[in-house]
Amino acid sequence: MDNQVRGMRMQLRKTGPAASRSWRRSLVSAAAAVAVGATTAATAATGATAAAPARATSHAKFTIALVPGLTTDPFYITMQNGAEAEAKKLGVNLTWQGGATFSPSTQLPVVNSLLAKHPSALLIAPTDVKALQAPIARFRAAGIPVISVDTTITDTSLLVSRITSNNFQGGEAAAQTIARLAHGKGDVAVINVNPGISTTDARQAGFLAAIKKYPNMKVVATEYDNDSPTTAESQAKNLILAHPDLVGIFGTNLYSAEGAGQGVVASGKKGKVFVAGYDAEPAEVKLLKQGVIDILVVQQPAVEGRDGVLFAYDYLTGHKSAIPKSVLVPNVIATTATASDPSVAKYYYSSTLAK
Ligand code: T6T
Repeated sequence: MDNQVRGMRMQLRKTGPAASRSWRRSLVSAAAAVAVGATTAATAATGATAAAPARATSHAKFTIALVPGLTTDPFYITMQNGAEAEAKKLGVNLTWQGGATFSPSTQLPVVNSLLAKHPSALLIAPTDVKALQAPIARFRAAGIPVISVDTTITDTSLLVSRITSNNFQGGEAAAQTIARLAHGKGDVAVINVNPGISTTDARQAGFLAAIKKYPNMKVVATEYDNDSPTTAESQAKNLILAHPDLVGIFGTNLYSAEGAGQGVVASGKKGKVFVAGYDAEPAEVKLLKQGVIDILVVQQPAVEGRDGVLFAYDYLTGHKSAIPKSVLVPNVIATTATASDPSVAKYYYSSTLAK
């Protein structure tokens, strides 16, 4: 069984993170099988290697801590559900603790108090590329492996791995959709969260790069809503008033997109000012189906959570070489036309924690 797992891990290195879900599942079950039957197999056939003692005992002793960007966001709730399902399969403990807002000021105290509890591994969505580096370095100094999920930090050498979506490509897709709907001309604007967030910065960069390819289109403004849908809504209304040639708004995350959509409705501009957004919580999906939002770039947070737990488990059980340094999970594009298609709808986020 050890050889089977190793063979699969070799395949992971060859095929990369885009390995199919079913293949992933077989890796997980094979790994779990090793965990169950390892005591005798490891010592009898191969002789105990350095990694064998960890695999030979119950992994319930491992506690993996997941710190989301914030706890109330369906994106992170869905991530936690994916992580929890994987933790159950592997027989490890998973804790979930985070701030109530997407901000270093609420995330830092959580991270600092977690260090004192000394979890076996930390999965974290850092709310700022710089502010979380020092605390993450302290985990590393304490021998605790850290994996970033969703967002990351500038100094990636502090991380065992980083798992995120293809954010730049998502921004490009948003721009291309608005450009197509607006026949390649007009003004566009971005409503972003805050500068210094790896994911949304990359989405904005992808959007700006793609719009540059349309000579008759111009980015007239970039607003920051501090992750507030109400702020994003007023910003959208103001943008519409200030720019009569506005044909599109890109909301770079869940709350920015939701607010942009509401602002377009309140201004009576549905179908005139196109909205491209990110993520897929219920209110956004409703706006997508109504044709207020034209495209949602949907992520796979459950896959990010699942892989985070799996990589932490690999690290803790002595399979460090099987862990990819960086994973880009593909996006799923949902449009008003495809919004109710089950093959798309299965990626929509959950607002409730599964238990
Ligand atoms: O878009 C996600 C996440 O990817 C981003 O890093 C922060 O915002 C969200 O959580 C959505 O609110």
